[in-house]
Amino acid sequence: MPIVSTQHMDVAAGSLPTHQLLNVDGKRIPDEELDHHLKDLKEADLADFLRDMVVLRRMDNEATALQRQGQLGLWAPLLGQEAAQIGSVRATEDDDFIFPSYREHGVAWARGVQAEDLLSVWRGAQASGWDPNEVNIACQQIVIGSQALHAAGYGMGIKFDGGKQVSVAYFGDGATSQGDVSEAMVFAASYQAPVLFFCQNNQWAISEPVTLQSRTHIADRAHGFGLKTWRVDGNDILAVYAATKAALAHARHGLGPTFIEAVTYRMGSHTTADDPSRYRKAEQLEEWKAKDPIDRLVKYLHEMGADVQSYEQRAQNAADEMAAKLRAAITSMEDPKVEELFSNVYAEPHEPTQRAERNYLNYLADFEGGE
Ligand SMILES: Cc1ncc(C[n+]2csc(CCOP(=O)(O)OP(=O)(O)O)c2C)c(N)n1
Repeated sequence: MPIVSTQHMDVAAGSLPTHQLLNVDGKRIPDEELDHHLKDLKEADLADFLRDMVVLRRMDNEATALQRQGQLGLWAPLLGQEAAQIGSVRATEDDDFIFPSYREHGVAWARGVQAEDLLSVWRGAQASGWDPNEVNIACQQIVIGSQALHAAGYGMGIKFDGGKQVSVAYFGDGATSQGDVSEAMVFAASYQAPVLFFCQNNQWAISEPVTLQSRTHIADRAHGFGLKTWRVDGNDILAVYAATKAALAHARHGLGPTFIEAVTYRMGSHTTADDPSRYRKAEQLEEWKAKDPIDRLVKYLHEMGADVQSYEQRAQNAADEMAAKLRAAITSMEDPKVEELFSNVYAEPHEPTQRAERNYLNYLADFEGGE
């Protein structure tokens, strides 16, 4: 008898619906509430979504390979989460400010962060790959859920200033069990701040399944904080885009914070230091491969009668170009000086840090003169 339950309680009655605008066969499903948020999307935009997702998947593959070749210290793959990331970030305005976690490479890239700047952090060559104020996206957060507090504070600032921007926090299903995320939702709701909490429920928090993490759908948790909430198929780029548009419009109309649960799947490992075959069954991965977000958009473009081959070719070319530039940049990147590890900790001289630096340099010197 297990000591904890991994079964969702019966949340069917009264629970939020899961919006799906494109089914797994790429067929369009009408959605009374969300359809009008797609009215400005043209075929060219869908082709851009396809290109973005293909480039992103390639970046993710390259990064995983570079880590295996010793060029990166670590990487957190996003394989399978392309629609959740591209669909949401492409719905934001440039001056909305985003607070991402360590897996939102697609969100950062779509904001204009260069792939090599992103990866340089995972190589340990830079502490921060970009200036957040230039691209309106903070650096990737590793401390689970803490960026939700930053987003809530930023959203409160927008409200006090009378601005029209929205502050957006990205995090995973596991993060919703962190106190920080609950506190952020309480503050955002109390102040009716323009904050979008965007949760990618990729089913796993390292080796812990979401069904252990939460006895209800994640979206139902957020709803309980008084946030306008949507639960969407996170592998359906149209549903993600439309729900994000709806959430941002809600905030811009002064109606307060929102929450989106994008139901997706982490097809790769948690990080390159993880082996998911130790804790999950191969059949589950197969089941989700059939829901692949890129395949689904391609099927829809076929349904529309679009010239899919030319769009795929264009996407492939963009991916090849990005990959060649990325690989050249990373493999020729200089390692930072060891001293920089310490010099960037405090703005002012700081004796304990200086002592740590001296000790560490002495320790390394032992190796140079060693046997
Ligand atoms: C405050 C804190 N506790 C624990 C960890 C270790 N940790 C790293 S990733 C992770 C799981 C996060 O899962 P989830 O929020 O679902 O995001 P995902 O990795 O699936 O994108 C944990 C517990 C951490 N980084 N920060």
